[in-house]
Amino acid sequence: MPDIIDKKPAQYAGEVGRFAKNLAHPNVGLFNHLRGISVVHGNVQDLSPKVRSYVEANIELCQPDNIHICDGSDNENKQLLNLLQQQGTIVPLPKYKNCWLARTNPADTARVESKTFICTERRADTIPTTKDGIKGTLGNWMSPRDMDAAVQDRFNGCMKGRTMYVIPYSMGPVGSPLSKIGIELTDSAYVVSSMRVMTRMGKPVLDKLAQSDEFVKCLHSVGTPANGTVEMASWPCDPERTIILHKPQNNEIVSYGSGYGGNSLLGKKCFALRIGSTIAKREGWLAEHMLILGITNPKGEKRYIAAAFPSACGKTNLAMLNPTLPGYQIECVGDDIAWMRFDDKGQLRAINPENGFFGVAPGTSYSSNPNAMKTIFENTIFTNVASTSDGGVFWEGMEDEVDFSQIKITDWLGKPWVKGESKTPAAHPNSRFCSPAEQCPIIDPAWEAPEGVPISAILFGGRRPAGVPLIYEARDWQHGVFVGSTMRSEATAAAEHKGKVIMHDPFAMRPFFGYNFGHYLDHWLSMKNRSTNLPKIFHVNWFRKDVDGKFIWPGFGENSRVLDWVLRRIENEDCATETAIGLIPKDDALNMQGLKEEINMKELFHLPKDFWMEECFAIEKYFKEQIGMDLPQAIDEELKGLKKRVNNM
Ligand code: GTP
Ligand code: SPV
Ligand code: MN
Repeated sequence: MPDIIDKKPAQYAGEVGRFAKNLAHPNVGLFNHLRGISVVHGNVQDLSPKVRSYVEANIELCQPDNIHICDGSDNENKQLLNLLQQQGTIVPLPKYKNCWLARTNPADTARVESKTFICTERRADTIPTTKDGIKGTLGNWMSPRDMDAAVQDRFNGCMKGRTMYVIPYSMGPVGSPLSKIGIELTDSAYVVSSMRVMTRMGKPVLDKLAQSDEFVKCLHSVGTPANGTVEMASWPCDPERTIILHKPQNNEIVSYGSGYGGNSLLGKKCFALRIGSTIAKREGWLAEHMLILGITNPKGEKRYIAAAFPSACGKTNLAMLNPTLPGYQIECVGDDIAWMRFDDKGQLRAINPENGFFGVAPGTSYSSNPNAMKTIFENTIFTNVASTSDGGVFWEGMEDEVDFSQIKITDWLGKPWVKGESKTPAAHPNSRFCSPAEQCPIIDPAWEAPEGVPISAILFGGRRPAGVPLIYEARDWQHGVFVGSTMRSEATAAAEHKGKVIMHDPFAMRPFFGYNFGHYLDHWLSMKNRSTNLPKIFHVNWFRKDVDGKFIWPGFGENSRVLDWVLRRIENEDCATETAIGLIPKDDALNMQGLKEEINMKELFHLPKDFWMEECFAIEKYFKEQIGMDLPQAIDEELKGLKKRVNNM
């Protein structure tokens, strides 16, 4: 295997010539930077002028030793995996085909919401204006000047001794009218290999750029701590100075200090949601933290449903659901992000802009999510899961799949782990698999359809241990937007929050809004005028607990019973009854055929008046404090209506 760094040393002079020749205004300093640089992979002349000047400017800033222009080929990927193995970043998992395990620095295991900023001239464009003394929780704002200073402070020379990879990628199928292109510059080969799974990456995208030249600028570095210390050579990062910046005005993302998931795979949360939502606002569509699934009923009628649940609250599981209800079939379009717009007939259509799954590993098993298990044991990069002595992986939930008398477990930190004895989890709670979507056995035939799939219903949901029923339906679009705005959920390990506090997470987008949430609500409300055929909106909760702290509802495949009711409601079947909070299934309307467990349906749908009074109070306080003047009047009216109905309960 040739060392990738030395792949094309002979070409260096010529490549530099090409870089230098193309400078908009020849700059001696810049030329000097470029003189020391080898283009070790790819050809500079494949870059469009706009891409080239973006690359050149960041070469000057970051001062990498080498440039690697990614083509997305198998060969390139093999070389990168080899390099990552040499660096100790990944180890092979010989039990499976082309699978790898990465162990991160323990200080770099999840998204960092508190260090994520949207940069606009006016603060009010990014976050609602809160009263003095109230800390806003709907995103963080920074001025473009402070952003520039933060970038200079961290990126100057940050890639010295490293290779800068140029990743051309498409969110959405290359060429779909709903797709968008990004260029990510990164010094992490792990990011390149992961982006190759999560997006359409490489040569076809560069070719596309030659025609349109529009792309989202994404700059990423794992960073180098200011004092020069590197705690873990196999996973360099700079947790102290980690920062994730977005400048919607010029479609620009800058991320420093973390190699993990949503912090570093910039097509995902940074582009597809934060920058994506600002583009969507301008262009009149929706960029949402939603799965997309296709469901066919026993009569052979197929519908598509999108659903927004906060991180680690069940999107991947619902998207790949294995229905227990006979005669139903579910197919997966996407498990995390939906880009949706109304077509000229008023039909809402969605694409999944991603190409892979970056899914939560713990809890995934043949009993909970067999389709995920059939997806993830080929061409997968696992991060922070435990490993087994026979070259496989392990995590909490896989106990039935491992013979502990024969197999030894090594935890995510590389330490021996013994079931029943070890006090810490084997896998990090936010450990993940990164697998190609096309490997999913139930991937939908239309998952790459350029026009998107038609959406008939939207579900909102979260982890609500008390008070919130299994499902309720919003009375109309405006009420549905209100329901999305009132979403709350227990915190999970997907971000840095501690404990299981119930947090407000409107639309499951709290960490991902690219602009003022009040304006986002206006935008959602305005969709009402785009169609006479609006999707129905529902709220679901798989996570209600009984007095003993046990889940009342079995969840997973049994959730097909809830989807069956949703489908019948789409057809306007008379199977719903009004309550103060919305419509719930009539007695016996939920199909419980063949369900083995005894379910306490009364408890599952009980609406305690005191709970809902408290809930109204919490929502009112949240709206007042967090959205203030930016709260649309229609949403305020919905809250007043809910309060009145709850009062009369
Ligand atoms: P992100 O990738 O972070 O956006 O998460 P996600 O929304 O895709 O969540 P995912 O489907 O990975 O589920 C997260 C956790 O919730 C896993 O541990 C699942 O086992 C658990 N879970 C998912 N669906 C259900 C359900 O219906 N009932 C219960 N009790 N747990 C569930
Ligand atoms: C989430 O947290 O919602 C994820 C994982 O999907 S990450 O890509 O890390 O944001
Ligand atoms: Mn997610």
